[in-house]
Amino acid sequence: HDTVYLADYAPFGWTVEEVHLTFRLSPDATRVTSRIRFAPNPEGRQDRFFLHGEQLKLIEAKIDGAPVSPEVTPRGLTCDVPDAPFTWEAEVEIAPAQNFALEGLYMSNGMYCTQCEAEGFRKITYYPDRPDVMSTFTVRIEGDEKVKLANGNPVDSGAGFAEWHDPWPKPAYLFALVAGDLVNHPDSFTTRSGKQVELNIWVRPGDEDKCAFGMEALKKSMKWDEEVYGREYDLDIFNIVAVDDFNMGAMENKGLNIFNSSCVLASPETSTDANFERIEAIIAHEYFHNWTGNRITCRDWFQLCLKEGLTVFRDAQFTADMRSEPVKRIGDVIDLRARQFREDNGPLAHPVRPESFQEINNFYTATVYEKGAEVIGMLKRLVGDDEYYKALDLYFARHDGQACTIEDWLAVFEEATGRDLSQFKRWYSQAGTPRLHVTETWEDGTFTLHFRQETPATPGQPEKQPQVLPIEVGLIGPNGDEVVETTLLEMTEAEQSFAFTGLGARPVPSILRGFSAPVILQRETDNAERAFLMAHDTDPYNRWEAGRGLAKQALMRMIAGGAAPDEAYLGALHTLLSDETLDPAFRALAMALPSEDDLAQTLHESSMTPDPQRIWEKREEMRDAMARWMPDLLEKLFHAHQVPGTYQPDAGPAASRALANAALSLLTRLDGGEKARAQYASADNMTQQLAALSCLLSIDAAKGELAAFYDHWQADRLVIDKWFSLQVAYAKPAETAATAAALVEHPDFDMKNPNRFRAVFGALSMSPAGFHHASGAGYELLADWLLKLDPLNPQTTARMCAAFQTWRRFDADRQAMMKTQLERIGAQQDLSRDTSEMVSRILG
Ligand code: DPP
Ligand code: ZN
Repeated sequence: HDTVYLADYAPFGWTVEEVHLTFRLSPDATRVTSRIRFAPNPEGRQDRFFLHGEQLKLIEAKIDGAPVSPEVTPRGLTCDVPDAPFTWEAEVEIAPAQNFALEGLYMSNGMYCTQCEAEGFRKITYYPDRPDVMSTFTVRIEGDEKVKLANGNPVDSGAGFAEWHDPWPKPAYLFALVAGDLVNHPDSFTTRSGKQVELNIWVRPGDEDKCAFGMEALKKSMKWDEEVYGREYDLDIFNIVAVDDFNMGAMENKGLNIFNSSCVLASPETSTDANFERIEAIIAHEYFHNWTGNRITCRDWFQLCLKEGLTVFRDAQFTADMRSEPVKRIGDVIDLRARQFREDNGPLAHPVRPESFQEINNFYTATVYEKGAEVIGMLKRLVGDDEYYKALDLYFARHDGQACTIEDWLAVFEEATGRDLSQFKRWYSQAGTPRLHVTETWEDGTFTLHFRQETPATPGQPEKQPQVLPIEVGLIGPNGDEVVETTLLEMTEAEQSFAFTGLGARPVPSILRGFSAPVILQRETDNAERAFLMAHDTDPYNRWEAGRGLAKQALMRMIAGGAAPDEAYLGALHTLLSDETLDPAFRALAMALPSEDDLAQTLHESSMTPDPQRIWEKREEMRDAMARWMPDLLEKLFHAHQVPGTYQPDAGPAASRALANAALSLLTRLDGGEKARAQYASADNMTQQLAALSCLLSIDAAKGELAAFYDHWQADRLVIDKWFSLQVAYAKPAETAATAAALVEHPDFDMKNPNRFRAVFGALSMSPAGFHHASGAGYELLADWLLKLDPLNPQTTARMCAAFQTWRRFDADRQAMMKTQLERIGAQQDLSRDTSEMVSRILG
């Protein structure tokens, strides 16, 4: 397979002035005719006129009305064209009902829908399918479906047809079409300049009652983007469609966002608090793309972080504003460490702006998205809020309507702030997580922090240069009072010291407040200091981090040294959980132990070989100890945080439920599931029901409830996904693979539906002790199914190969077993480009 390089970028040799498309819909033989106005591009002369096109049956092609015979290959076509503006016309046939890759035009539960990012439009018609080619689109849809939607504004409709026009030039990846017998949840929004916008969420009949929450989230997002970024919506209508079969979470197509139904449909009976929060965030994310992604797009796919890093950062700001800022930050850091650090410290490590790829779908990663967002956050900390928004205003003013690069983005910041960002730019080019080592000295009232940074080698990047690290620090005096408020230290050298003078006593430092840079902090500390920070730090993030440090230390001693659960940790946790002034959501987070994967990463980092089974057992032992240490407090928390009245998904009641349910999961270890069973029986919402079911599963006492749950919910795909996933997630490690293997025999298992496939196999690969069980059964089962899925859906297959990315961390037996499975996948005949690239990168 060919590799594409950033360094090889060249503009397309033609510009596209306008695009007209007509779709005559039919499941097995949809006809797409295109009429496209091309003109030679003075900035990009090329000899050969090449249009992308894959899996298309070309019926006819014309230039300026005269038939032509292009040279067609599996990747596209070339054709002789005039050295002047011309009109290209083509008719192709495609088969949406046979499209299981879910890229291009496909069918999901009887409806037509599209997914074009990154390179799906080439499966719809011949086109220069690259983000720097932008044009207006006019689309006519012919078919009997009740509802026919495309981008932009509706211009005409009648019996059997609908026409749409999108006045904003856009790249083909933002094209969308939907047709089906859908129903809508309508609303409207008036922009701050008084423009009336029609809003709709379109769903299959029966799902109408699950749209209200998403609609409110959309209106909040529209308002927030006006207030915080000064961005208004720019069409007469904004449509969202829920689709059951979707490879990703959602897609920001201009004026016609398409969502995985799991990321938009919500009701108290079927969605958990976590689902509600995620839906609100994804609706915001896709809406925010209208400016950061659509109005200003990417020049090429290497610049993906330009829109994704920024948009993730924006949606995180939104969630922080709508809910709790510290809780959002802590959740994001947990996620970053779990997914991005794992990627950044293994064979799949790549820069936020990669320099080459074979299949761009493989680069929709935690690094591009989440580390990309961290980079924006660091930039904002470094320049300050005012300068940040000044730079953003300049970005929108200067680049509206353009396809841009990271260089354009940084140039705007340099100009708006007068800063030189050439060293900062390394965050975009250097892969790997920097290690930040800290030591301290104290002399004559001066406290000095000595920092040293180093980034380990990553594939293709043996040597690393120092990066710009914004390090937020506060100092706390021995009596617990803050003596130096949060101060931003800007580290640029490999080694650098910062002194604080005029102090009366040696302070305790609170370093990397708010997790101000995505680094691994390495500092000698002890539990007394951690407990001190847990009690006194004014920075909620570091307060949580101190507790996590205590828990981690205690678990590491149990795993590596056979120690008993640390009573100092249990005592400190008891104190924190008893503090009724603290947000219940914060306390629920504090009660969660570091994940199995987090512990495995840490052991590996300390040159020890993680034993997934032992890690699982020690975490279980610790949770037993927690339950036995504080039964009265847990009872109290459980009862005090029950939320009376009608279910509301807001942050306040959700936080109480999170704390009560965290207490319940420990109490279940003491009461044989009595309280959980009662909660299951009386629950009137999915959060309470699922929490109770999880508790019962964890003690292997959920047989009756599991059956009842299935009977009750079998008609609801999204709830049944939860039913599949929980059984795998809560199986004992020796039974995880067998549980998954049994579930795929269930009549409701459907490998063509990515949500269902992920419900089983995502849960398998995210259960470390089960997936890495010494039998190797987990590895083999996953490989079997990835091989089955690849011919149908390469994108989801490739993404799930990442389960094997940590293979070199483990003992020789496990390594050998994983390598065997990876090689078995790699050897498959006709393996997709997606999966083949992933397997070869993981094998290294
Ligand atoms: N661009 C989508 C998103 O991240 C993913 N295809 O919103
Ligand atoms: Zn996005």
